[in-house]
Amino acid sequence: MNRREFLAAASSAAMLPLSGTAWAQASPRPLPIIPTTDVTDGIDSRIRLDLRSDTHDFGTGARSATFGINNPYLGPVLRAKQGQTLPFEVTNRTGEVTTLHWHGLHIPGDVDGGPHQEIEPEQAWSPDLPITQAASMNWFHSHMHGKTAQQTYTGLAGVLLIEDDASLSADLPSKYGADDFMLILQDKIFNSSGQMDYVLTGEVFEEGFTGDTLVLNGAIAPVTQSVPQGLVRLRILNACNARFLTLSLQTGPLTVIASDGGFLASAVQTDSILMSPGERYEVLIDTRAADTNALMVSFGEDEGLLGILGSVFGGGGTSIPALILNRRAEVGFTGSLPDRLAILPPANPNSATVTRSFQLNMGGSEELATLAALWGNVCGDGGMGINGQPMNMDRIDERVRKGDTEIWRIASDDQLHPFHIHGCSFRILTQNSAEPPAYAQGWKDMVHVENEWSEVLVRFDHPATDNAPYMYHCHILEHEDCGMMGQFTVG
Ligand SMILES: [Cu+2]
Repeated sequence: MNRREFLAAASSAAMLPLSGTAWAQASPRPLPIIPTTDVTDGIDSRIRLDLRSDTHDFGTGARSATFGINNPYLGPVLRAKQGQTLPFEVTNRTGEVTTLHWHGLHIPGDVDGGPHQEIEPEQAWSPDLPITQAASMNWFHSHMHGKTAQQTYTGLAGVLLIEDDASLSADLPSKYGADDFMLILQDKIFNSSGQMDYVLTGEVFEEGFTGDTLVLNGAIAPVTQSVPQGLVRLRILNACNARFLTLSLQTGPLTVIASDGGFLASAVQTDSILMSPGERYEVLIDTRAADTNALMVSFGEDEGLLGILGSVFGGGGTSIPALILNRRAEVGFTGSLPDRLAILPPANPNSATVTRSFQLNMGGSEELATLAALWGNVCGDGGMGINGQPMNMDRIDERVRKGDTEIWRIASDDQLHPFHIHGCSFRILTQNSAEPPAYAQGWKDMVHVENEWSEVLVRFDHPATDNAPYMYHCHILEHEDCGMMGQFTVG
């Protein structure tokens, strides 16, 4: 395609409905409100999670084959409280071996749900999770090595909110489904029959799987929600396999109050948030500012059709209104934007006694590809790794002393990767050798890694043994399955 043909194609693509994606809703549907399972008031029996095989209509009119957890697609929003021990009974009725990992939880390795804690079909896994951490938005998803990408994409994912005394009494919107909303963002591909597709090619392994259609809580964007006058809270999870999303508001700045591991020290105003797969942010919107507003989502800088259109027509990436908020006359949460949110200790790098370095390898070498295949990674013809080694379930890569504060430095030899560490929250000291944006300076368990070093300050307070080690890995799920993952113990 020459430049003229490209521009012609791009401008006709620009005539697509506003969502700009392959499957767009003709008229926006209501935002699906994900059912909650709330145990903050007490627990009298095991909390059942049934992983199942089902079907779901994302809005194309066709039913897609899906996985779900207690629901046809995705899981419930679980709500629990600091100090509780959560007795789960996870039953696997998907027909495939799987695992269920609790992303963001500070819990021991043997209940972490990583690749060593497989649940066979028709079997149950009953971990007891001791919740010691403060209020935070966490999530759970498949971590079955080699199948994480496909199983999570198909629907094995859900949100786990931890509350604490401070969060329950905080002067913040907290009426779920009224002024407090959960948003699970994903990108999908639907085939010409309108069914969800997931196809792996060599290129998909390289870039990670990216879809052309944005989905919120299982419904194709845009979706609408009516909201009262006042402050509205959005708790947002990027559950894409590989897609970085840029979030903004149609009118006004975003007010960020929490990141992966809990509340920020104080609210941060920003024009946009760059959100990697696996990250969570909570934002407040003041609906008194405009009759309608919208959460805008861009598919990132240079990726996909939206990115191409953005670069052709000026600007970096084109935003679409993903969630349209229509203000009602009714008055809702009338409090003001919060000033102080939490007390965060300063991130003091001098407190670290150990420094470790991790180089993420995109491969290209035959040796990496051979080792990746030998050790059961799922990678097409390629191979990925960390420090020259693809993931090996039988190898412990790092041994950490419990209670030590460490600096982990991570860099990549190619591309941008979202790096995740199990069993902890950390503070980002530098991101690609620069100061992280203000909204990413609180508790995190994800950091964006590029060619320059990114450094995080981390302390591990829970045990992980050789039989049930923690993972650290790229959260582009195809990269993780392909071997960009390692294992560590804490003891
Ligand atoms: Cu990666």
